[in-house]
Amino acid sequence: MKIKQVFRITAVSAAIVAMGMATGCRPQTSGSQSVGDAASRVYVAPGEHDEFYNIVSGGFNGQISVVGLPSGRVLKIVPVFSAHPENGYGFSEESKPMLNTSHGYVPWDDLHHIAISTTNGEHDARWAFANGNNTPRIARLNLNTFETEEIIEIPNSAGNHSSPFITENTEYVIAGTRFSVPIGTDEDNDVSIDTYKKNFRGTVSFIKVGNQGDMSLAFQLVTPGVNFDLSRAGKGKSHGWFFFSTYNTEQAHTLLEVNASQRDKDFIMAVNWKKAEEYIKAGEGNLVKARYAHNKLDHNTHTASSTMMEEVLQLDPKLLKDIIYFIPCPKSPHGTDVDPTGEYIVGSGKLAALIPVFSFTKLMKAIEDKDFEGEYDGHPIIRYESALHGVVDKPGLGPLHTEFDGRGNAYTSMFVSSEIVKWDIETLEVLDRTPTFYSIGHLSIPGGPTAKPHGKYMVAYNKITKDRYLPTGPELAHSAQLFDISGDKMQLLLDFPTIGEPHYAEAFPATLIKDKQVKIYRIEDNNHPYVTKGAGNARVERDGNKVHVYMTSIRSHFAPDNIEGVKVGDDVYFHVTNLEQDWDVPHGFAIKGANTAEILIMPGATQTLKWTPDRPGIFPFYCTDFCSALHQEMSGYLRVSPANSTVALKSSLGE
Ligand code: RUQ
Ligand code: CUA
Repeated sequence: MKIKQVFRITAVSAAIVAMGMATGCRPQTSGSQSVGDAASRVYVAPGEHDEFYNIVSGGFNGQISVVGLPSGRVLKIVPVFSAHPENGYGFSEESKPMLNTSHGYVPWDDLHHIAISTTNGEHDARWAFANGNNTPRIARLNLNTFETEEIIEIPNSAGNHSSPFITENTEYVIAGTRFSVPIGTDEDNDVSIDTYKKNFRGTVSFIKVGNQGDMSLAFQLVTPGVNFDLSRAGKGKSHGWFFFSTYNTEQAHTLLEVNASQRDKDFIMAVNWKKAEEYIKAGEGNLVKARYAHNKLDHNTHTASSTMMEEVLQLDPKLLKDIIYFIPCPKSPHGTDVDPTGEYIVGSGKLAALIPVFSFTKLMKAIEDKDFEGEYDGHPIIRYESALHGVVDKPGLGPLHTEFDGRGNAYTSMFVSSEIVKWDIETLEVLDRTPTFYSIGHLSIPGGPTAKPHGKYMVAYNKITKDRYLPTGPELAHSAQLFDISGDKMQLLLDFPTIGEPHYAEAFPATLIKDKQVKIYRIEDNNHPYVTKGAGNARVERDGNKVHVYMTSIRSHFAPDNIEGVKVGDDVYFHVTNLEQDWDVPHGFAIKGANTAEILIMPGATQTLKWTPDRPGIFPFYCTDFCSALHQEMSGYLRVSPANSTVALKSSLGE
């Protein structure tokens, strides 16, 4: 038995390595065609703006980066599931609740996928959603402030990979679990791992999105215990459906590399979410105990709060029929993508030598005719041939993800053969292929997942960088590549390094949001409980061993700038209100010995740094953001006395 297993591992691994050696993972051409004409097409002259915003996941850094296209310039890093020293996110008292979970404060996660909000299937770019993979969470960013406004934890999930994906009008954001796990009470969940088949379940969570973007966990579907990898919502004619790629339909619990690659076909799970909604309206489903955090930023107080939720509504599609259908799909599919018309569903089997394309019309017919070939864990399996539009034959090796240009073409990333393959959605004929450097993961076309792609460019987000840039020791930047896709042939225009490891990204025209950007917060609207409106109100107050410093900042001083009477062991809260009402005049705040971060305060906002002095002495504080010619003068002193001192608490500015 043991020997046999070792042989099987070797065989599978060797096959994959051989595929890689034969065609990918090494330079095929130098790829340095980015000269002359290409250079002028990515050139954005000084003072000019890029045409597209590209919202790029940072993978294991838990952040999102905002990149301009076609220049590839990084415009901003937005912390989402990561503490961020640049602005104090995750360190300031106001932002800490944003990273709260049922496991406590979790300041780092793995962020893979982006979903830009849509109306009628087209980008409206009000919000960007992103997933926390490890401690399952969904975040929402406001694209007028580029701030993380809301994070909701997903209970009964582990490895929140199959998310976030949104419906045509952003009615729902869905989150599918990667790892199935037992989903009972804590006590119920203490089971032997080899009872996977009996005890492990998958879940797909539907998060309702309100008019202001506010999220709430509407319901969860309980599914067979498999791994969900990725998903897409239907659109147009397939609006009302979701399609999830599954793997490990073998339900293995060990050595997945081998044991989850046994079946020739896994499944795409088609979910009729409109049907699920009907059941909910009819009062079906069970409220079950579940612990998950729901964190929200209040713009009036610039403060996040975290609420621990206790219940979730679950539907069991095994009892409530017509919600779930399985479509066989070769082999361990990764991406499942829906074309702009909503008719075609592309399954990308990582280990398959073809790309199956399913037809929504045929799928509906098969369901109507009950054209099934059995059941999977109590759910109908649709006959493969009945749902199939056709296959793209020998497209390349290791297909992962597909995007669309709105002109009838699909573009699939091929990890193993390290290339992008362009093919015709109707005829399934391969039209063009181009190498990527190296081993592409995701790819993104502006509007590529929507009903109305903007086309023009395509970005490859590559897993391996090797020799593309000046070397920087063992750890290299990841590599993105920009292509022009306006012609028949894809043309490489530009390489640019990314922040973190990019997985999915979406791009949209800058015109959608650039005139809506918030420039300042109105000081009149600041309802922070520790706001200081005007330097005249600056002061210090003691409450037991807590000292609250009501501080203001304006070019080029803090009020107060002399503070005495703080004692060793006090918890000192610097509530700094930035009184500026001009765009792009933040002030920073740092004090010697502070062991969290500095904070950066936007015009009109209040942010709080907590500090616990550990020794007596004089502690300078200063502004960390070069704000004026007298920025270096923007500073002050705080005196710390021993714990038993009788020095009175006082503060001042000037004599
Ligand atoms: S998955 S390649 Cu999260 Cu494709 Cu990144
Ligand atoms: Cu304020 Cu520098």
